[in-house]
This record gives sequence, C-alpha cells and structure tokens, in this order.
Amino acid sequence: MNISEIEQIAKLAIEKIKTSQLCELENLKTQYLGKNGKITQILKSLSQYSVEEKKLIGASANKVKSTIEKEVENRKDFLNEAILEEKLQKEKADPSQVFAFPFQKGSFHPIMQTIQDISTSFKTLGFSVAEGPEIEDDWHNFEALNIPESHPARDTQDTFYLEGFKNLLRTHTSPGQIHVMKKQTPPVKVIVPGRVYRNEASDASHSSTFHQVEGLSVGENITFKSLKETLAEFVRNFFNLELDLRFRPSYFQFTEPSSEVDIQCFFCKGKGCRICKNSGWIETMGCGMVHPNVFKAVNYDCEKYTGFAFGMGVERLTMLKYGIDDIRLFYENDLRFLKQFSV
Ligand code: 2U9
Repeated sequence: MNISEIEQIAKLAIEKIKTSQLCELENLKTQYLGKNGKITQILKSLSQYSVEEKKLIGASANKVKSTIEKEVENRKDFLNEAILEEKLQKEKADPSQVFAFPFQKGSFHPIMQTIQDISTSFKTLGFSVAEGPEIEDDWHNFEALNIPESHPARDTQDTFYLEGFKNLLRTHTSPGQIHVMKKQTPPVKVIVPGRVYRNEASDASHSSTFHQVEGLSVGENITFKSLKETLAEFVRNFFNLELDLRFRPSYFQFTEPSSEVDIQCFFCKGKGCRICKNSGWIETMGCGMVHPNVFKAVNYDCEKYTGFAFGMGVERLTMLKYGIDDIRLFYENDLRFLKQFSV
C-alpha cells in the first residue's frame, strides 16, 4: 500500500467515527502515528532508501502524518461540538412546561356548588344575592323577626351565645334580609345564602353548622300566588325536571300564613319509594307571607307593602340531589368524597 492509499483509508476511517465512538479516534491515531503505526514504520524504514528516495518518501510521509493529525483534531472538535449540541437539545426548556402548574386543579366544595346553582336560578328570576355577618345581635337574629324573648328558639340549648350574651352566632340567614330592608326601600328581591349555627348534637342528618339560602320579595301586590310561581320555577331550574309542588300549612314566627313546601319525589315520580318513605313527596323548603311585625321592625309601611319569604337547607338539597345519606361527609374533607364533585 502506498502512502497516498494509506492517507485515503485513514481519512475515510476518521470520517466514519461517530459521537458515541469518540475514544476510537485516539486508537486510529495510534494505528497510523503510534510507535508501531503505519506512517511511523515508513519513516523508520527510510534508511533502506537512496538519498533522493529518502527525501521524497520522507516528505510525503511527514505530510500525511500532519494531515492525519489535523484530520483527527478536526474530527474531535466536530464530534465534541455535536455532543454539546445533542446535550443542549435534550436540556432545552419547553416553555409550555415551565409555567405548567404542578398540582391538580381544585374545585368548589359541593355545598358551594349548590349555593351557586341556587343563586343562578334565582338571579334569572330577578333576585339579587346578599350576604350578612355570621355574628349577629339578639335584635337582628330574633327581635326583628318577631321571635319574642320567651320563644324556645332563643334558648341557650339551641343558640350559641358569645361572651356577655350580647352577640350570638346567627341561627338562620334571616337577619341578612333585615340588614337589606334597613338599607333599602321596596321593591326588594333578594336571596341570602350563608352558614348558620345551631347548638345541637350531630348525627347523619343534623349538624351544629349548616348552610341556608333564604329569599325575600317585598313590594306592592306581592301575593302567595307570586310565591308559588317563584318556587315552582326555582324547582324546575334546580332539579331540571318537571315536578309538582305541594304547599302544606305550617307555622313560623316571621311569616303568616306559613307553609312547608314538598316536591314530587324525583326518584319515583310520586309513586312511593325508599327515598320519599313511600309518600311520593319530599319536604324541601319552608315559606310564607312576611309577618307585619317584621315590616314594623324595619319601618316598612305594612298597609302599602306585602312580601313573601322562603328558606331552604343547602346540605339537605345537596343530599337529595346526589343521594348522599350522611351530612357529616360534607365537613370531613375526605378527598375520596370531594373528588366526586370536581368538574
Ligand atoms: C325575613 C322574613 C321572613 C324565611 C323563611 C323558612 C320559612 C323556612 C327553613 C328551611 C329549612 C330553615 O334551613 S332550614 O332549616 N326555613 O322554613 N324560612 S320562611 O323567612 C323570612 C326571612 C327573612 C325578613
């Protein structure tokens, strides 16, 4: 093999080396330029040639030696750069990943979702939504709502009084409507959702804290008929079903006349089942025409204005809608329960 053939083969071999074979380059270099390398052996054998041949062969062997050295270095630089580029590509930040939130998206608590559903439904009927404080005084929570001092609802057994007995934790959201009426003249059309407190033992269907949505509509010519129409429309919206309503006479201090509202059982459509205890009806709300004493407390002219009011338990409605059998599930924050309500 002559020198120029050796050069060609060496060049090809150098070019074939890939990034994963970087150390092979040193082996190749040794193969040609090392102690026993092909070019070294040519240079070592120069003594057997004539002076003229020595000059010629020596010059071209040295040329090939420096070419191979240069080619090896160039290839080394090229491969190192390619390795770096590969590494950079792998580590390159993906902007769509950098800002990705690493946690699961949260969702509203089922009680909050029901409050939102109820609010949406009443907003379409022209009601606004107001909130009141959870700490109230005796006047807003009882007196203004025609609940006299002798009434059993005021008993410390039922009410959480705060130190000094001046303030208490509201037992219903009705004082919220009292605040609205004190600020606003009729017409008033408002719902007040919120947390309420009752000093009672808890079980599968009772809790010392729960949520209510109460509503109030005051104006001229507000009748029991308007009340029935409003609640029927709400039930249609909330349950997304055509259900009959039944108004049973009842008694509340703040309304007269008063009524309990049953809806046709949405499981059996009134035929009778385990859910409605075979009656075909489910008790869902209370309501009535606002008592004149309530209007007197907020200086509304009870000759000019009439009004209806209603109240519903949010936990109870949520339990009915989703078939939940224990109210305590709402307060335990067990993710296995809550995740079933994530949207
Ligand atoms: C004002 C005047 C009257 C609100 C009303 C009910 C009837 C009622 C219960 C339903 C289930 C409470 O959560 S529950 O236990 N509520 O039956 N609530 S009328 O009447 C008012 C409110 C405010 C100024």
